[in-house]
Amino acid sequence: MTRLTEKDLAGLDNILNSYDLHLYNNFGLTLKSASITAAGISKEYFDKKLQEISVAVIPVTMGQGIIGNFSYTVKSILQYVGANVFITESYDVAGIAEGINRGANLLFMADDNQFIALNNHKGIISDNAEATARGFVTALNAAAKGLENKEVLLIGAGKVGSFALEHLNELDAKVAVYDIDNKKLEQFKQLGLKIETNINEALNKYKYIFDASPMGDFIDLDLLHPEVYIAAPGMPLGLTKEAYKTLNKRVIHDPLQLGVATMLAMAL
Ligand code: PYL
Repeated sequence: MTRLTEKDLAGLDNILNSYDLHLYNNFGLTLKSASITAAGISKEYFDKKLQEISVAVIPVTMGQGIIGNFSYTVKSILQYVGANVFITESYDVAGIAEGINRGANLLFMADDNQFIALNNHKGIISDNAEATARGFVTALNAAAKGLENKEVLLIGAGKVGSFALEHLNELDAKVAVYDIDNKKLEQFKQLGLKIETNINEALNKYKYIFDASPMGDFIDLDLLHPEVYIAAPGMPLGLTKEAYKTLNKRVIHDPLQLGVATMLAMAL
């Protein structure tokens, strides 16, 4: 999983409206409706719970430390979908204590390895990799008007890609997997999964692509299916700048929005 940078997140709070409009106009979902669908809950339950709870975002200093804009961006996304949110003054364990003492029911916190939302009333957590996978698969499913029996190319079988494979299988999509690691590909083949071994040859065969790879700038426009839709949680974006500009309406890509909103819905 690529570590986000302060630059990746700069100004993201100001573009949430235009991001949401892009998602709705081109994929038929809002950030809120995508997260509700991805979590498998009802809008009524989501709205009711958000009235009842408060959410703390806790900056975590361990490991490589705090990422500028990270806590603030998480808070902005959560507020955007209707949550009551505060960022704790304190960090780490003191931040957890502060969050609980200030009555938070959900605690969002991320170290270098995992980003979770902890529901301290229900004793459950939601995980950003799983939530991101479900949020982006939900968007692709909406664009395809259902992925059942439709071929999907999954690029990258890391944490997000593996969760996406689970969700795509739940939707009965016909998934082919590509990963740069041949050993991983061999394992998938042993499991009876369809694999692709040459990404440049594979790309134009698929109308639906889920790009969970941490590689950037490797997918050229002329390699792609003319009617392709791409759900791209991978950071940095796999598409070249030119391909992204041309395909813009058929690409959903963001560093945190879908994953954070779906974490909230999954942790309620
Ligand atoms: C959760 C993101 C999604 C992609 N990569 C993941 C990442 O960058 N993880 C590190 C997050 C560190 C946050 C830091 C803070 O500001 O609290 N500990």
